[in-house]
Amino acid sequence: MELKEAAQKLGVHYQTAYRWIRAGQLKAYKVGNTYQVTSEDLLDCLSKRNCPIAPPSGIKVRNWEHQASRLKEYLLSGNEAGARALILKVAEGGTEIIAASENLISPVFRELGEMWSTGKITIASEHRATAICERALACMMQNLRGRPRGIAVIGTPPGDQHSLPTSMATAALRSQRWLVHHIGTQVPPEDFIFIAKEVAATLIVVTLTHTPALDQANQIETLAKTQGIRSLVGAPGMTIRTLVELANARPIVDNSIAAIP
Ligand code: B12
Repeated sequence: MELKEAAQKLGVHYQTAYRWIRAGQLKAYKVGNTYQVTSEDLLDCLSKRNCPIAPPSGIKVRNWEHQASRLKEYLLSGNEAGARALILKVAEGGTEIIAASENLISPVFRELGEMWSTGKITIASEHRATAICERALACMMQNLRGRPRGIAVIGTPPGDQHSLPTSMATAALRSQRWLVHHIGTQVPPEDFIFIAKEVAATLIVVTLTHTPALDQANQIETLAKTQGIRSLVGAPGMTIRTLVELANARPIVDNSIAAIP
């Protein structure tokens, strides 16, 4: 591709990309008066830089199972650059985050969960894999221009330490033009509501992976209702696609009842 296109995909000005070539940070070939950059070199540059802003050119995934097994290998060997480049590539830099979550990240983590529960991998390997995926997802979280669909607050209730689903939900909703406040794990119900009111949230998303925390999730839902804020509570087995569909759909019940002062 031409340097102009590469710069666009890197999310930088043409002159910046040119400077990177001069500095040896981006590989390019001079053809006549122009510079050409290959997709591989673009990805290499993206994975070396901390947080790419714009999408690299995507690939059409024919065999998700094959890609999932590659991701598993990268995660188990701690090959962060490989895992990140693969996730960014199949997720088309963030635009296909839903497909990447469902077909790539979730199946791999289900497998890692099995390996962990049967003692085939240690908790250290699991933590490393989770951290690698969270950083890859962070690289895809672009702030899309234009009017947001709404303002969402995403987190887990007290008792649920699983953070990756909150990151996936955040990346997915941001890719759908939601303005998301990602508040992480184990947030007390009152604080969930406090921040939701503070940022004038129109939606609260409670991710639930550890089912004993359901009571706390229900409390958040109840409190949200009293404040007239729509809420969605996840459950193991529910998908990111369902979340996006529910979030983007108009609320079936209008719960915009008078807020308690
Ligand atoms: C990583 C991990 C951990 C890490 C978490 C680290 C971290 N920083 O996140 C740690 C080590 C802390 C951990 C702890 C535990 N874990 Co754990 N963990 C996992 C693992 C391997 C991955 C979790 C994950 O990130 N999943 C992400 C994806 C893969 O899950 P998903 O369901 O597809 O997520 C989707 C939905 O949540 C959806 N979604 C999100 N939000 C919303 C909202 C709405 C409205 C909708 C519709 C959808 C939606 O989008 C997500 C992405 O597609 C899973 C394995 C698994 N099958 O998931 C076990 C797993 C969830 N853990 C399990 C267990 C048992 C535990 C512990 C109880 C172990 C223990 N004895 O201490 C503790 C509980 C801790 C707690 N109180 O929360 C079990 C749960 C079994 C069960 N049926 O409840 C699993 C399934 C492993 C297993 N096979 O046994 N865990």
